[in-house]
Amino acid sequence: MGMFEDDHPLKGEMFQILKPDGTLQSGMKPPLSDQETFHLYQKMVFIRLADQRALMLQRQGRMGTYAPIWGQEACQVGSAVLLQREDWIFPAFRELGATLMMGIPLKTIYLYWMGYEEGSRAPQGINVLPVSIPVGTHPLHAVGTAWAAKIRGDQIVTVAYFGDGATSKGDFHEAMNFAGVFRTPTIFFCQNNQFAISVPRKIQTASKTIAQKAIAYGMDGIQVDGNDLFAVYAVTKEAIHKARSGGGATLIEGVTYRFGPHTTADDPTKYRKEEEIEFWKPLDPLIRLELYLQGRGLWSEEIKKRITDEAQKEIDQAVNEAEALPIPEAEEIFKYVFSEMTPPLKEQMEYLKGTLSS
Ligand SMILES: Cc1ncc(C[n+]2csc(CCOP(=O)(O)OP(=O)(O)O)c2C)c(N)n1
Repeated sequence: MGMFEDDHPLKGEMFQILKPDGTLQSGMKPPLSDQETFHLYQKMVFIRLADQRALMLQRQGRMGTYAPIWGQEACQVGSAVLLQREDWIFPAFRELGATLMMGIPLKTIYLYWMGYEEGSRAPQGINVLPVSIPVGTHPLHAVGTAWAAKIRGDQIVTVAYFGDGATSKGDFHEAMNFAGVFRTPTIFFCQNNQFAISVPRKIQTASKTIAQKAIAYGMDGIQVDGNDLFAVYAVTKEAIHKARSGGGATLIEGVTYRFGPHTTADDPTKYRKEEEIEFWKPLDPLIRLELYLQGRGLWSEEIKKRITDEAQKEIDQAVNEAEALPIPEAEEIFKYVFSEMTPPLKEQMEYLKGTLSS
């Protein structure tokens, strides 16, 4: 039997390879070599530090707002690393990790949150759509792109990243239905980080799991430990293989936790207890990878310090480059909405210019 039958969502089991103590589930093999694992660990450290830096920049008034991914690194690295240049990703707004893995420069990501339109532009040949602030709308775009590719005979895969909250949107269900009927090569990657701002997962949906929603749409669904790099990698690999060989879409539910605030405008102490954070702390995706690598003789505090120092230098450079740009013009807000500005947008732009000059 294949992975999707073995771990059918109605069995109520979460797929896991690497346990929180850094040892493997019995009978399981790591899907990555030591060298590959170390490489991805390094990426995850970089992403965590780049994420923390963004939070600091915002607190210092050097960035408008920011949606931290702290805790969700394994979900994003373990999946995006498997994509090829021709594939496409459709991010929500908490995808620093996945977008960096696809080749978006850190400077560009920072520029987005600093308010520059330039921050929404992927370099030529990097197939990453701009941040989707409207919750849950982009799975439709991922399905449409996948369907177009299927018609053209391009063997690509599209991945939509979204949260548990997005699964309550009509758009999500339309996208799932269409993907099921037309068997599009799409991966719906739901990062179930337990909250949609202050709304906890248990009142987001009455379904036992998010993964099981796939059944209604005639596609495979799987719940995976989203803090386990190996499990995320293995599941996504299978879903990609299936999609490329004409087997259609998959819904992956990565069970994870958002350690930080929803965005820098949020105060999570208003809706969650310290005990809950304490419960999740030992499940941190970086901790178990460090324990695993230590067991393989590849990790020590000194090694971590070395890769941290290297990462901080690279992050410093991205910050310096982003901050070297002149302050953006207010008109930019209106300029890139449509290829030609509509009369109401023109009117709004003139109004804003008038207010700024008065
Ligand atoms: C259509 C729409 N409705 C409401 C909002 C306000 N909003 C921003 S993020 C968010 C919660 C999203 O939760 P989830 O999909 O679980 O993703 P997460 O933020 O946890 O990554 C809401 C309601 C929005 N941006 N778009």
